[in-house]
Amino acid sequence: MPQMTGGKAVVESLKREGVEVVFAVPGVQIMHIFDALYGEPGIRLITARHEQTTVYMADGYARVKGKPGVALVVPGPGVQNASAALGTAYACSSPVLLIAGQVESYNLGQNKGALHEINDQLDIVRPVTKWCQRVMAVPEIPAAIHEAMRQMETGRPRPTEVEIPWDIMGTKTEVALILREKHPRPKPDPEKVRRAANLLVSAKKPFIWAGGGVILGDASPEMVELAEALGAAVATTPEGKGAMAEDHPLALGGGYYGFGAARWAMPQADVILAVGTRFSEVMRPFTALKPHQKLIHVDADPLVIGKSYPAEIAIIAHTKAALKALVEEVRKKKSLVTAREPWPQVELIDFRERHRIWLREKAPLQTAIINTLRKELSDDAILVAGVTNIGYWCHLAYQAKRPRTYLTSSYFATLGYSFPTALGAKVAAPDKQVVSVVGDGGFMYALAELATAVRYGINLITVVFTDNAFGSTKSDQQVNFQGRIFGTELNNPDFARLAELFGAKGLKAEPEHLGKALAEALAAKKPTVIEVPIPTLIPPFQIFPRAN
Ligand SMILES: Cc1ncc(C[n+]2csc(CCOP(=O)(O)OP(=O)(O)O)c2C)c(N)n1
Ligand SMILES: [Mg+2]
Repeated sequence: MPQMTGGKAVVESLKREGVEVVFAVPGVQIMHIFDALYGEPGIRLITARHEQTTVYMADGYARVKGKPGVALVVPGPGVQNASAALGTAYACSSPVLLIAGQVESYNLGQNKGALHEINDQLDIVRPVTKWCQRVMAVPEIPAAIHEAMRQMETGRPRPTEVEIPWDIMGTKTEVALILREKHPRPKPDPEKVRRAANLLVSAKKPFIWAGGGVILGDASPEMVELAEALGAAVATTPEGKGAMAEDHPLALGGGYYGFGAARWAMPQADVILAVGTRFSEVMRPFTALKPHQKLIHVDADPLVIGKSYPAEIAIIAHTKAALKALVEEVRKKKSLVTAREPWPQVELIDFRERHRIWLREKAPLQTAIINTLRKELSDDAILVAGVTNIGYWCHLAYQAKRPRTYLTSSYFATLGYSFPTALGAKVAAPDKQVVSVVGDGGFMYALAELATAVRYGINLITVVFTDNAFGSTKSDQQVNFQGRIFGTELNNPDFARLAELFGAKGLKAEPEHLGKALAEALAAKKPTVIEVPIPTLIPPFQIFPRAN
C-alpha cells in the first residue's frame, strides 16, 4: 500500500473519482492539499477571491458538465462564506462537493480559540448538504470521498461536505485508494409505469410539467420522445428550461409565478405528468393544479411526492429510467395514441401567441433585450439568469434550446450567484458561449472574480443591467409601499472602465445597441463586461400588488 499524507490522499481520491477541476481559496489547514495539487497534471486548480464563489463556480461547472464540482476551503470563516452558495446548490439539486479544513483534531470542540475554530461546523453545513462527514484518520479519506460521490450520483443530487482536521492533512500513513464506480440508478416500478402509461394514453389532454430533474437526470431525449408519442403539451419550470427546445411545436416554454403560455394550457389538461419538480410556490396561481386533474409524479426523491399536490401515481426513480420505461409502455399502446390529436396545433399556437402579446404589453423593453440575446447567441450558448429584472423575464421570454444551457438559483434566489456561476459554467464548457445576466446590485457581490476570469482566461460575457438600484426591492416600494423609495438606490462605478482596469474588456450599450455589443464581445478573446443602462422595471411577481 502506498504511503501518503492526508492531503495527498484527498487529491489521489479526487483523481480516481474523475475530478478534473478544484475551485479553492487557500489557508493553513488545507495547504497539504494544495501541495499535493502542485505539479499534478490531472487536476486544474482555480483559486478564487472568496469562498462563496468557489462553490458557485463548482455549481456552475457541475450543472454544465453533468458531473460533480469540487470546492476547497478553510474551516470557520471559509465554510461560513461558502454556505450561501451551498444553499443555492442545495436548492438547485446540484452536485457540489465541499472539502473543508478543520482545526487540529486535539482542538476540536475545545473552544480555545484555535485558528478558524467554530463550534459544530458540521451543523452549519448539514441544512445545505445531503450528506456530510468529518474524517478523523488518513486511511478513511478515500471512503469518505467515494461516499460523497455516491451520494451525489444516486437519488437526488445535492451538495456534500467532507472535512478533515489540519493535523490529519499532514499525517503520512498507508492508504488504500478506491476506484470510481458506476453507481446503480433507482429503476421505476413496472406496475406503476404501466398504470401511468394507461392514464396518459387515455388522457384527453395530457400535459408534461418538466422540472430541473429532467435536466439533472439527462432525461431530455426521453421526455421529448414521450411528449411526441403522446402529443402532450410541455412546459417547464425555470430550472427545467431547455429540457425540450422551446421552439418545438409541443413546447409552451417556461412558467414562472403562474405566467407563461402554460397558464392557458395547464387548466385544460386532464392528466399532468410532472417530472423532476417539487411544485414550488413560484408556479402559482395560474398554473396551480386543480383537484380534478390527475397527477403522475416522477421524481428521484420520495420526499417531493405529495408535498404540494397528491399524486394519483408516484414513480420514484431516476428521471431518465422512468421516462424511458414510460416511452416503451406508451409505444406498446401506440395505435391508441395515433388515433387522435390531444392538443391541436392551432391551440398551442394560440397559447404561445397570447403569451407573446402579454409579454409585449407587460415587459416590452425586457422582451426586446431578451430577444436580442437569443438572436446573437448560438443554440448551445449557456445563459445564467441572475436575480435581476431581465433574469426573471428570461424565465418567461428566453427560448432555451438545449438542456444544461439555462441556469437559475431556483427558490433560493441568491443575489450575487449569476456571475461566479457563469465562470464555473465557462470552465466546464470553454468552447461554448457563456453569458451571465446580472444586475448592478448582484454583480457587485462577486465583482472581484473578474480578476479570476482574467487570470485563468475564463472568457465569459457578463451583461450588467444598471438601474442604480436594488431594482426589484425599489419596485416593491413603488408597487406595495405607495412609492416610498428608501434604502434601495445605489451608486455604481463605471462598470465598463472598471472591467478594463481588471484587464478584461469593457463595453457600454443602450438596450437598442446590445446586439452590436454582444457581437463584439463574442469576437473578443477576453472576459467581457457589457454595461446596459435601464430604468427600474416591474418584475413578474409584482404585476399584482401583494395582498398585505
Ligand atoms: C442574498 C440575497 N440578498 C438579498 C436579496 C433580496 N433581493 C432580491 S432582488 C434584489 C435587488 C437586486 O438588484 P440588482 O442586482 O441590481 O437587480 P435589479 O432588481 O435592479 O434588476 C434584492 C436585494 C436576495 N434575493 N438575495
Ligand atoms: Mg439594479
